[in-house]
Amino acid sequence: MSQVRLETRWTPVQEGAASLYELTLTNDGSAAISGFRLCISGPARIDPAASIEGGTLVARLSNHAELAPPEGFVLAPGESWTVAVRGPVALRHWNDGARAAYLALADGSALPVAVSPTVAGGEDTPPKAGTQRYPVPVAAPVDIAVIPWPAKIAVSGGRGAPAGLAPEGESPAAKEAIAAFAELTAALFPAEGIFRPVTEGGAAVRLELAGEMRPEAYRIGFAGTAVSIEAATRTGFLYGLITLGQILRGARQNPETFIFPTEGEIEDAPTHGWRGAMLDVARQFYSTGEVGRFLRLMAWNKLNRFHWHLADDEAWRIEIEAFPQLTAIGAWRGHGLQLPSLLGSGMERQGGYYSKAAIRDIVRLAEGLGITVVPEIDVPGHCYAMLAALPELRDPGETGTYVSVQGFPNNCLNPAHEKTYEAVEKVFDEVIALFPSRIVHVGADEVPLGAWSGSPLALEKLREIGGEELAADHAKRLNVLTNGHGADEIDGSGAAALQAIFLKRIQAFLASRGCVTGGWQEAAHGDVIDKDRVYLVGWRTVEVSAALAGRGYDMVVAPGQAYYLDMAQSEEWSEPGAGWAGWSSLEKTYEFEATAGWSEAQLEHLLGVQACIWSEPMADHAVFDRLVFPRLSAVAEAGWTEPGRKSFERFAALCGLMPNLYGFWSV
Ligand code: TNX
Repeated sequence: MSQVRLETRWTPVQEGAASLYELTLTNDGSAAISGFRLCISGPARIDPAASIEGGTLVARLSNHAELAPPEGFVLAPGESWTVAVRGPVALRHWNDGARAAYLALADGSALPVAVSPTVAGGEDTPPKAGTQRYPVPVAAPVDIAVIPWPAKIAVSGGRGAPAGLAPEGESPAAKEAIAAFAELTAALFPAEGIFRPVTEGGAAVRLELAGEMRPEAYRIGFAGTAVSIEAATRTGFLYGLITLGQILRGARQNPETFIFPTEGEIEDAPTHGWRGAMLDVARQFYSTGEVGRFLRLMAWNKLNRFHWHLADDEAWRIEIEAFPQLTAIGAWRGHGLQLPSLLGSGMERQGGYYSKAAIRDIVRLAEGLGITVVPEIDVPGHCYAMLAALPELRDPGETGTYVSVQGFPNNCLNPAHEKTYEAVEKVFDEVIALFPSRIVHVGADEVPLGAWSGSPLALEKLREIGGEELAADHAKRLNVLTNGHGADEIDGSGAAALQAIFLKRIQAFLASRGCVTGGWQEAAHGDVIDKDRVYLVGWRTVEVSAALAGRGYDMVVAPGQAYYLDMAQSEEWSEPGAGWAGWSSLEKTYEFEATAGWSEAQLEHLLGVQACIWSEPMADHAVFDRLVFPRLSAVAEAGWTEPGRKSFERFAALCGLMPNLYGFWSV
């Protein structure tokens, strides 16, 4: 039990007055405390330029901040100390403030501090968390429950739901799909007995190989008590079974609303080949078990690409035998460690990484569920953790500082340093060996404008490729703070030119290993990468994605305003989530049309859509469940169902049947 507690209060900008973020520490114990620093972490960052009353900001890394009371201050039992930050921090939602805190003492030890959610002035709605419930209405617009909605449905009749499903088939594809479905339903719905033999009342379902059918397509036929599925692949069979499983659950749980058909057909195939979900396991760690459940939820939504964001400034999560330091140092945060507490991780050592054996298990599980795993190692930006573990990758002559949009100093691998390539190639060789997809996403997002401006090696390289003027201009960016209010526009800058030579070389390396390179949209800077061996994820606006497609890049569309599931669902304080890209209700995410207005030529380069789960706000599982579900299903339906067949009214009536990750539901 902590003897000390922290309460935080937020007062937004008001006529003439700057915003105010007050932190009040109370000593509930019986001993006085002195010589301490209050260490906090949570999504919001305290700007070094803020004016602080009642204390000073003595250290900061991104959202980790250490605040000290005045010299000689003693926090007596029963007393409180308040430190107030005036100015540019922006808190928009209850989970933005400090989510963890501790006191660092003069002897190097630390004391735990209990933290409650930040309170906003004048706000009395309790903080929301847990997946919002969408109750199934008695009168739904449709009489079977399936998400994503199939391409063609002509069914009727309706018996009460059978007790379960007993699929049978002789082809290897059918047998594998049946095994995967048995495992999937047992894991997602352990007590429901969806998969059950005929002897236990299961309805027989015949799986027959079809000659001509697209890889993920299936056809279900209902005739009395006989049910059949036709497909050409294991995944087609699995998707047919998932559709049947959903229909069964709907009819069983809401018999007044949904039927289990006795006549007719469902014929189904996806609109887009790429129906992705990205999970950021760097900002928060998710165990193999959690990732496994996430993959099963993806399959239940017929999502088929798992973009696994394995490394970022805040952590490195994948075992690399050539560099054990990467995980020994980069996978853990806590008091006294090289990486401090961040994003609500507290004083205790916290984190983790995936061993190679764990990764092979995940890849195998995904494959059985029809999911391709795309690993991302984010370079050359977002590399603070990697550089903490491998400081020898820095230019030894580098001076000065540049800062990333998330507040990490000097966080980029140096494109002008040969050691960078030696290390990155070793890392990628080990990554490639683990992932059969042969698609490696290399990040390439958010390199700050001032990156490498104090590196003699980088400036020399710039002189070589762009001349004296470009190098001289770039050198002027040293110690100039950018990134105050969003990621930098770097097109045409020295940083973009350096990133371009890096990416060109990395892509050539990956191509030599038979791999396609993935990148965020910024990888297009300078147009140097080979468009035939790359795909980009467009995350800013759809217009930019369309324009890149028009320039010949294969695009996956994941716009922040609608498909970033870390964004809050409304602008209310009581709703958790981030807010830099705005907010998106379930309806807005559902109705969003990523490809509205694309030309035929642009559509030829559209691979599909993707939800992105950035983890800055996910310090708490109930927040994860609120942010991700059921919006994940809304993106899944956009990936599968033709725009003309979408209906929010129908989706809202069905989505309450979809499972979430941790089992937190809002009251
Ligand atoms: C932008 S999108 C980022 C991430 C953050 C995310 C938070 C992109 C390629 N970079 O580093 O986690 O915003 O919403």
